[in-house]
Amino acid sequence: MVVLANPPVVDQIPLLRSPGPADYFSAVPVVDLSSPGAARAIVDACERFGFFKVVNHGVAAGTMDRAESEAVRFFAQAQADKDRAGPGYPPFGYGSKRIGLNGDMGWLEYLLLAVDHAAISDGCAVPSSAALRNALNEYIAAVRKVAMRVLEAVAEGLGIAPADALSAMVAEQGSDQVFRVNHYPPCPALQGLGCSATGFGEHTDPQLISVLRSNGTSGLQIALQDGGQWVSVPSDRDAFFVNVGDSLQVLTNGRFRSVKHRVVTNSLKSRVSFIYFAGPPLAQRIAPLPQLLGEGEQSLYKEFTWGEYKKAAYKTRLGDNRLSQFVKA
Ligand code: GA4
Repeated sequence: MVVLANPPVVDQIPLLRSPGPADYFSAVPVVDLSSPGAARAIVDACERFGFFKVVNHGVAAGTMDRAESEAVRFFAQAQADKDRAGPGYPPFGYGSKRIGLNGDMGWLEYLLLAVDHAAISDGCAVPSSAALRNALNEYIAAVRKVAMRVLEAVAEGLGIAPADALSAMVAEQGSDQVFRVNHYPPCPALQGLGCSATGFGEHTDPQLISVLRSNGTSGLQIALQDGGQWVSVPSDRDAFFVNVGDSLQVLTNGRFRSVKHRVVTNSLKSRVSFIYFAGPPLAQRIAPLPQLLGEGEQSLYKEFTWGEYKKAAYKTRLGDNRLSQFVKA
């Protein structure tokens, strides 16, 4: 057997089969956030896919466009200037190719930022440019509201009272919100070879939900819950895409499943994405909501706080099943 080494430019970055037209998933659930049926549709999508697309979300196109163009301007700087923006104390700041602390690599560069209430935390020195910081803050304030509405709709659809049972975890003082701007440059060296560089390797998100928006370059793939087949998500720069995270899986005692996802690099076009990760305060206990447990139904998971889960998550590799160590024997 002949084992071919990766072309040097993508050395150390795993390769994936390039997606073709047949890989596109036309059945992504679409939720109209302004419609009365939104809560039911969201619960249905979370049960079937752990993933859905949100339209009629009310966020102005200008807010998304400004954040995108400022981010593009940031990443267009000389490498030495960007390197000065990180890495701060990991994981926050600018990063390139290295993901997390345990050796994962992807064909991307990014800004990882802590969010305090509805804006980039004062403790994050990066980004220092006022124009980028303001544009991202405007976007974060808007996307955070979308996340709250989605979590309120989840509570409504599941019949949980009070209506803010889930959204309050994120609205609370000290909630652990993270914002990420990812830039996946094209990788022309692999064009025509049938394979693509892994932009961001397969993983589930640890938080409650994540809300993603991209510039319209495809690359996001999700694993379907029945069979685990990887499908490509058709991009839509006007919509948001929502993932169920591990914590919401536990809060629903496995009724919702956190969705495995990854990003495949495009050979010709840059992809820029924004992801807002809605996490609770570190002390928040993550356990099935009592209203969701049927008569005699036990939690599938051991007791833990978000802080404990996060600490354990940072010791894992990206593709590890992080929840498995918290599943009851
Ligand atoms: C995945 C979701 C978010 O991007 C993130 C990631 C974090 C990081 O990039 O620092 C982690 C990853 C993510 C889960 C396991 C650990 C931590 C990299 C990694 C290998 C910011 C997060 O919260 O968890």
